[in-house]
Amino acid sequence: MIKNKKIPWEEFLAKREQILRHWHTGESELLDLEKSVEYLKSVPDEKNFALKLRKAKESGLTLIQPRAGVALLDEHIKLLQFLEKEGEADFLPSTIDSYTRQNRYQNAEDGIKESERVGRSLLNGFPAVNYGVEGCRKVLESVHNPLQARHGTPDARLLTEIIHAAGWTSNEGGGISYNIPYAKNIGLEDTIRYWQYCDRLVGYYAEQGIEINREPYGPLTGTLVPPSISHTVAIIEAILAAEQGVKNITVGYGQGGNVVQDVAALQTLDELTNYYLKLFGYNDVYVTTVFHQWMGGFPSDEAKSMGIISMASTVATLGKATKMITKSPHESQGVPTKEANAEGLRASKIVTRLLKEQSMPSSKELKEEKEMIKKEVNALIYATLNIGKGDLADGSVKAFKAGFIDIPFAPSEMNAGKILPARDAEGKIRILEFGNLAFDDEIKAFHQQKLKERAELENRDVSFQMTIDDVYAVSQGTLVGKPKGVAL
Ligand code: 8ZB
Repeated sequence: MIKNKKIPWEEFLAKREQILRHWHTGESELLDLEKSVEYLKSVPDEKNFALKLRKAKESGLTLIQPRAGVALLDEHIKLLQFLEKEGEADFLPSTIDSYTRQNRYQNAEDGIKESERVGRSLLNGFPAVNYGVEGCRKVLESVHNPLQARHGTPDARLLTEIIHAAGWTSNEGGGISYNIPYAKNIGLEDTIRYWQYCDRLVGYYAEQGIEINREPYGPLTGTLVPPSISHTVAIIEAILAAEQGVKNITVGYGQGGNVVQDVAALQTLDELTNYYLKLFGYNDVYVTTVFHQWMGGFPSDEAKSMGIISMASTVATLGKATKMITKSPHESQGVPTKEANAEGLRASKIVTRLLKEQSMPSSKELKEEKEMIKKEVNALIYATLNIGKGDLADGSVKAFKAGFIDIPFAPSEMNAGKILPARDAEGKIRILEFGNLAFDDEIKAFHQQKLKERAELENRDVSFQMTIDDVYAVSQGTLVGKPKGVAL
């Protein structure tokens, strides 16, 4: 059985030896922990992810970060330099390729060779493990901003060792958020253990006086995820990370589309994460938030895509997100060119700057939405705690199995997959089928009422067809999916 307990140091070191042996990096010296501490201490403050986030939150700014990663080291460096210079990015990523995410380092190696031969990237990201500590340090030393690995790796232990030894001061992921949306058949207990390891390493560095940021992956499947469900996962992962000694955590949320619900989500995400961390006795964790620009389908029209990017930037700034992950006008086609990526960044930058003195005024609607999110998150967290007899790690495994927590449209067999979301008349994300989701009758009645109002307005029944219409709506230029034949 898995427990939310800090990994004892000796046990960590024994595991570490096995992990570093697994892929021959030939860098045993660079992976010496004392050497890594020394290198991390030499990273200037302005390149420390955690410190820059703290500063941004204290000054009420919303900073921006793209996704980006290619197969070849020099090309990757040029790409990141372009995005900070021409895109005005505040934080840099290295999006890791899919082979590395699946620990298929030999395939990644072949991908590098083949990319060299044809002269363009044949991988969908940067294969950080293959380039090792030395290559990753070169990336950091070639740019001016903090660096983070962004991926989707169920077992990121080796990757994590390498990036932190290379001075990258943030890592995205978590035992739930990098499993359920990304894998089909990997045990939740296993991935929670893998991520406890990653967090323990960050906890070790924190003990040495080095602050490294951790970011659970907020949007999950990116498809009609109700805020309370992604908040619950983010809060659980924040607590699991804090137990391992992590002191700087960014919790995330993907744009839903209704402005009031999105601002309510951002405000409650910060409040609830702080509340639960303190409730469990983690009093010295610094929490920031990240807003993801629309993670669902985009229109193929580049100008319309820029409209979505600008709307997302408005919401993130009014909701006081500390950071925002940007999209590009190439989103409907896949990985963007560096120019398109920079355009998405610049559109985002001007909106966040123009709005930086403004925030969403309070209203009855906003308050009600926040109250609802809090009630729902509390219900889900308490159900998880109950089934885990007070332990959130064991509780998570059991809550997913029972369907008490259920993520819409997730591929994982560890997820019940019984719930169905749909938008209400105003485009707020509600739940149509609850499966075994741990909501009480009062919460369920609220969702049912909201969907009934939409059905009456559209002169149709509440049904799965609404969900389908909603999944495609944004790419077709409307938020609430309309029945076939109805003019938008
Ligand atoms: C779950 C994240 C999906 C998003 C973008 C996709 C999409 C993936 C890269 C990338 C730039 C990359 N994405 N890989 N963007 N460079 N190597 O992540 O376009 O928006």
